[in-house]
Amino acid sequence: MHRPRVLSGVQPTGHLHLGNYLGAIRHWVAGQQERENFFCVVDLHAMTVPYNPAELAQNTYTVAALYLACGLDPQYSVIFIQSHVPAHSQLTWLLNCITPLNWLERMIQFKEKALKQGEDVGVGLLDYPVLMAADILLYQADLVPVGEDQKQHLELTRDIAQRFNYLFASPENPILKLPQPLIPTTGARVMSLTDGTSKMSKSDPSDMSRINLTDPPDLIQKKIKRCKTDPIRGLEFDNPQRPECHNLLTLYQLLSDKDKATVAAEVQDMGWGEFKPLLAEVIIEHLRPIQTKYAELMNAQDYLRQVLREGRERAHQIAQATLAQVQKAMGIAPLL
Ligand code: AQP
Repeated sequence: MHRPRVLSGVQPTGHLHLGNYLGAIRHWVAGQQERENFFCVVDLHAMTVPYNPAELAQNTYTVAALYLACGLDPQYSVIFIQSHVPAHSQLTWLLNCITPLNWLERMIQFKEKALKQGEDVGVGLLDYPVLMAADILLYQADLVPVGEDQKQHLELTRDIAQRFNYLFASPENPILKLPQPLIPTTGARVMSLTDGTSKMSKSDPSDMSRINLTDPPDLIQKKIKRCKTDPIRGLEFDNPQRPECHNLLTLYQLLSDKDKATVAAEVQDMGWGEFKPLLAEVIIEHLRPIQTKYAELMNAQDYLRQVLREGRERAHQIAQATLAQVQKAMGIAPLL
């Protein structure tokens, strides 16, 4: 049976939060047995914004441990660190040479993040989508599970692959496979706890804006208690005037595994004072087994290292085969 191949990753720009979990990792876990999976910690991407070198390596292992704690199983999923497979950087250079600059300048994420960095904005940030294209194309992935915010980058990946095939291969024998996005219908955009109109993000300077997967129960209670709400009584989904309300109800619905109509009926007459403790409890209970497993993994680092070593070997094998085809097609002289 052909199992579609998927590739995805998270940047170790900080600790994973409920947005990463509900928008990405939870779906990877749910589909892992039906697919052939490659999940990496994209540490090279994390270097495209200002970062602390002392924290990067530590965050990289933390994210890998959280992948396992959330339920990724090495029996079904290849788990590895992006920078440990040099083909990612090598293919990026080759693809850089065929990617028009204006394709990259159009990217919304670049425009948004560049604004924050002002004059110091690095070439790496502009080149982020080409590195992402290399990540995906190296594995000839069929599907790429991403949040809505990454859809534009995936379209660019397809454009780059198409351009490469047009320039260096033939329509009958393309070298790079065009991937399809796999966008979840639920949890695609979890919003900040301090502003219901911007997404929950690792790099938000305020830790109060997100629930990290490793937050202890008392901190979760504190964050939910202080999170932004509105003065309207009665809680409801889908009111554009109440983005915070919609976001908090969605979190409650997803983490309690109830359907939307049930939650809407349950909360319609509630005030925030009644709802917030319920939400905090659901989050704490959902994260409890993940946190227990995470603590076990951090106490058994040999196992984590072994998973990452084996993942690297498998990833390297496949990535190297694609890289060799691309190098040959682009005229790189073979090793003598
Ligand atoms: N708030 C979110 N809601 C739903 N999905 C989200 N994802 C991230 N934030 C949310 C999804 O998580 C995956 C990994 O994301 P990433 O770390 O590679 O980059 P990101 O999207 O830029 O995530 P952050 O947390 O916002 O990181 P920073 O602050 O460093 O930029 C992706 O599939 C993403 O869609």
